[in-house]
Amino acid sequence: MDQGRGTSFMEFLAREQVGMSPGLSQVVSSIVAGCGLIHKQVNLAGLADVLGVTGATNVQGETVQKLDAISRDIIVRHCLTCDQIAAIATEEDEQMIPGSTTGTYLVTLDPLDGSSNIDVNVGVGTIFSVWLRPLKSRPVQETDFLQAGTEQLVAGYIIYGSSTMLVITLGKGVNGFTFDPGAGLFLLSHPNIRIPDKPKYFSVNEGNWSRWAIQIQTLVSQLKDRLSARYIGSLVADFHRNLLKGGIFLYPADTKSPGGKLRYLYEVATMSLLAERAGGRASTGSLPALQHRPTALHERVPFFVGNQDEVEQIERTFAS
Ligand code: AHM
Ligand code: MG
Repeated sequence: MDQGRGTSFMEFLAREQVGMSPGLSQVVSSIVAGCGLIHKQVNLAGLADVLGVTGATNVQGETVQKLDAISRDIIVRHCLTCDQIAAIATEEDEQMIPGSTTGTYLVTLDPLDGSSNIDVNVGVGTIFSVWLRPLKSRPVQETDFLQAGTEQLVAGYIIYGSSTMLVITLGKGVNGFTFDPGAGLFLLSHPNIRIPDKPKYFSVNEGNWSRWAIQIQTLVSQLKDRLSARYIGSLVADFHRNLLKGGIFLYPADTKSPGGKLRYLYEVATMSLLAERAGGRASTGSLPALQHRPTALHERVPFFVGNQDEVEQIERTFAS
């Protein structure tokens, strides 16, 4: 059975997700359309860099911005045209950005994840989640965003890699759509993604070794005995590989980042929902990651995600 391979994402959204409210579909469409434009910019990144160093203006006389700022502007602009979105919070903005006063949904975004890889042609991505606005009787407040990961309505990412792909969960299952640049469409290429039972890789920045607690050092030593190492340094790319091939990604706390490095609302919550819906597990070490409730917009947490057995092993280590 081809499981609908080749179906465009918009068709999929309309046909398969009949239980979704039309407003929520509009929100998702706006985000995905914005990512189509970011895809174009990422593909031009080398050129933008050349133009940037020649005088920091492009052929139109506009200032050449860094790609992460360009991506942020594109996606925020797109979201603001959708009257279903009440407010947006992004990794790039200190405060939330108010949207439509009548909007029903909140959006959290990492517009371009993997900053250190932007200029060197290595996979980067956009990470997003959609949440329900808790109260419509008053203007949105930042505290409205402080929800546990279990409350997410939609979670997904776009990876701008050797091809561009959308990986998304809309309520059940995880599906992957590959971008066809000729048609300008995301087409279903990876229906019902399940993380393979057997892990292949462990992914962690071992440059942080001397800053880890002994228990993390011991854990990573044990992983080295059993699994192959793969680490890119873009969460989207590291997560995507492990989702398709099986593995465990770790970003533990260290003495430089005592609360962990990755941000709960823009990175951890999204990947946790995708992992769990694909049969994997996600944890902060002390709590299943989806149960964590952040106390600040830009809160960071330690993060462990991947095959269920591997993450459970880590949770046992923390509990002992
Ligand atoms: P960014 O959102 O500013 O790009 O930072 C987050 C990135 C993640 O994509 C990645 O997992 C991590 O930082 C890599 O960190 P490090 O360079 O410390 O290994
Ligand atoms: Mg990021």
